[in-house]
Amino acid sequence: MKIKAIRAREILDSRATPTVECEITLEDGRAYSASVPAGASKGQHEALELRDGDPRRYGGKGTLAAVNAVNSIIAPTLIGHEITDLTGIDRTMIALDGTRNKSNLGANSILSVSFAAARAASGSVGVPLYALVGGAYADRMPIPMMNILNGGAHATNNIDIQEFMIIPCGADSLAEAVRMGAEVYHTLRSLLIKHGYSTGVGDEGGFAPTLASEAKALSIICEAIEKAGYRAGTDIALGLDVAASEWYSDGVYTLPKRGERMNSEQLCDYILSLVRDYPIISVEDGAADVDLDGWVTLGRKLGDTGCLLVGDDLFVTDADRVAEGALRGIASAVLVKPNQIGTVTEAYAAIRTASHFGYKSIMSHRSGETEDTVIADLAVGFATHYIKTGAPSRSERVAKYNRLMRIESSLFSPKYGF
Ligand code: 2PG
Ligand code: MG
Repeated sequence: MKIKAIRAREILDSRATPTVECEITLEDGRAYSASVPAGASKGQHEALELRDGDPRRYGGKGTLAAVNAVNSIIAPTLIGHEITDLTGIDRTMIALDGTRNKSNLGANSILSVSFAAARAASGSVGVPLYALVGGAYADRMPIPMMNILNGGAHATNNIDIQEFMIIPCGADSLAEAVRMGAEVYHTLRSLLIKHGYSTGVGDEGGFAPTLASEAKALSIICEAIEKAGYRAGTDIALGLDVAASEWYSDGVYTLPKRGERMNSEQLCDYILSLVRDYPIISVEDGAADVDLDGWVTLGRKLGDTGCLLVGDDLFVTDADRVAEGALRGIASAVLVKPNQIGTVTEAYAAIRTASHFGYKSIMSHRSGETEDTVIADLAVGFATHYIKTGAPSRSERVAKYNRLMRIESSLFSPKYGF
């Protein structure tokens, strides 16, 4: 089946910021669309997100140039292309852009087409997207990392660490994990009300209270887990996204809200103290993307805790960077955000490289999301170990959990976790 038309448009993401949606029409007249997310805390080496910069529209964040790149450059090249040749479609766009960081056409333009093409290909052969990418017997459900307390660049509270996640590792199924997460979310809400804290939420749907410390955030989450009837650490473990790149400049980490300054040794000690005191099994971006020595220190100090050390800004979903990091023994898991690199094919390459080196992979949303659920299918199809897609609240996050539950319920013999 060949591509008949490709048309992009500007739509909104969950932060009232424009993004790109692409619709691909096939020869049989059927149309498939997909849209792309956007980050707030970004790695320096992420592929470029094309924004108009026109202050008269959306404060300069318009995406008309990206839409135009799809409609007038990518579309004419790809019309007539066989839709199931997904790597060929991605390769054509990579060549058309011609830059290392997709600064010519924009990773937002390119990814909207890459996502829509994947969805159209699955529609054209009549199989769900997860099965198209993962094969007819794909049956592995990822473990969710649910961000139920937001700080850092995703909230206006006083908490510097960006994400506090619950990880229902003791669940028997994805649906049970979602239920456990939702129950803890509700219990946390009641506890916050009881103690007089705000229940307003941050960008990823987690609560964003002003609290005495980050340790307090972790202890109230543990209290919520226990009060909901689960064992913290056994049924439900914790994860952090420190997002330390946001704090780093000239060799120093300055925690912007607390105003405290630390060197990487001190930051690692601080993280280690949290890992020792609470059942944390995953720490993302515990050092800045440019502080490779900090990453080595982190590995040395946290190595024997068994904690996953997840590279997000560090690897930016780039297979080459994953390989370089792995050869230096940095980190132990890779966050996979397709829009950091710009195509599904390249995101898959990062996952393959991660698994080659024995690293775990975590499919991830961005803090600015749409109702699109492609990443849920990709997590199952590519068999990533985990998926990080926010709180079990707010429709742009819940859409992914609901899609995962639908996938799970349609499988013959779903497996949860690894
Ligand atoms: C992160 C993400 C997603 P953002 O840092 O991992 O949770 O945030 O999309 O703002 O980069
Ligand atoms: Mg991150």
